[in-house]
Amino acid sequence: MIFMISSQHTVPTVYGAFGLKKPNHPLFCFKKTIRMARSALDEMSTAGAFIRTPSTFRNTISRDPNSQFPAEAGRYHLYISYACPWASRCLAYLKIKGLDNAISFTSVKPIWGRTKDTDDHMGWVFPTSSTEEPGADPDPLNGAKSIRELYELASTNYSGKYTVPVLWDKKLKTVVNNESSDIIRMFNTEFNHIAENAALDLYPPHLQAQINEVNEWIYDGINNGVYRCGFAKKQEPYDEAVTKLYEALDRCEEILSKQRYLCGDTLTEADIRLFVTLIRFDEVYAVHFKCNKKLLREFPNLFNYTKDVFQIPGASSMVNMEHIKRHYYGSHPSINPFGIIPHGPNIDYSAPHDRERFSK
Ligand SMILES: N[C@@H](CCC(=O)N[C@@H](CS)C(=O)NCC(=O)O)C(=O)O
Repeated sequence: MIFMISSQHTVPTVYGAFGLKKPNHPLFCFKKTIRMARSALDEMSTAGAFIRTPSTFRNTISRDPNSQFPAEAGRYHLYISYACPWASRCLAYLKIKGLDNAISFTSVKPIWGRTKDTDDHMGWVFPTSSTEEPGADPDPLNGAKSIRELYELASTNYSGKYTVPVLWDKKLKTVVNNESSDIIRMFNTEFNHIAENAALDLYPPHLQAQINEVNEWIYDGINNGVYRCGFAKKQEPYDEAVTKLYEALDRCEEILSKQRYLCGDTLTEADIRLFVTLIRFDEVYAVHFKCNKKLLREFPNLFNYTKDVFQIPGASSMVNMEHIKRHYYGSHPSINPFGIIPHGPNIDYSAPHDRERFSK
């Protein structure tokens, strides 16, 4: 498949739907072809399929005090968006492993904004004050206006996407890593001398092969699969993605009809990775990404499992449904041009579930 970065989008006349002023905001000029450089909306194959590009900063924090990035309390900062499932994985680890006193974090605003006055790029931006947007805060370290600015501070010739999560080193003033699957592994093992819940191992040696195997098809079919449904620009790639998505969901439903978690009777990394997609499913993906063949709440095991994981101490604080809904419905004008946020379904994930039936 040929990979092509398309930087051109044509959008209809919509003024003010995203709190932006007419007439010159690039998102809302009638039939104006605009540049949306370097964002997920540009990652498109010639066949109209969404293809995610890999992360670029892949350094490792180590418990070895002599390493370039040693695990130290107070040294690292996690930039997230509560809306983003990949960033939420990392936040889940901070909360569940008890690392939120050792590693600080900041969330950006939920809706993408202009990241620079000199071009039209739309991306993650910080509020100007802590009261502007509940849950989001100004950048406490660098005073950056956008996540883009952090990437540009770390690398003057960076030309990739400006994604969250960003794991930032306060000492060397740089991005350590911007790949959530790496970050959660570091949080699991490298900070155990300072983690409040050090005994919890979400990637234990005896389950690693199984976790890796499960992660692969869940990433492909579900975590990334929902984006492949939502960002497809042609029927065929959408059909392919949605078929794969529901095959993978059926497979999870089957596994979870026999055991409490994906890899047995203990919570693992695979569950956190699946959970962040499931919690967004009925509220967002079913509508916004056209994943409506079956709702999460029509899968009895998956639905109760989502409640079960949500109720793990610390886990619910990574879920900010207000940010989640405002981001997706408000930041992708090519999918939802008027930015209307549906009212429903407002599921209560703290309601009772039936997963204790698997407890020994
Ligand atoms: N591989 C990355 C993916 C992160 C990612 O795609 N984040 C999205 C938000 S959900 C983002 O920041 N997108 C910004 C953009 O597309 O411009 C990870 O798992 O950490």
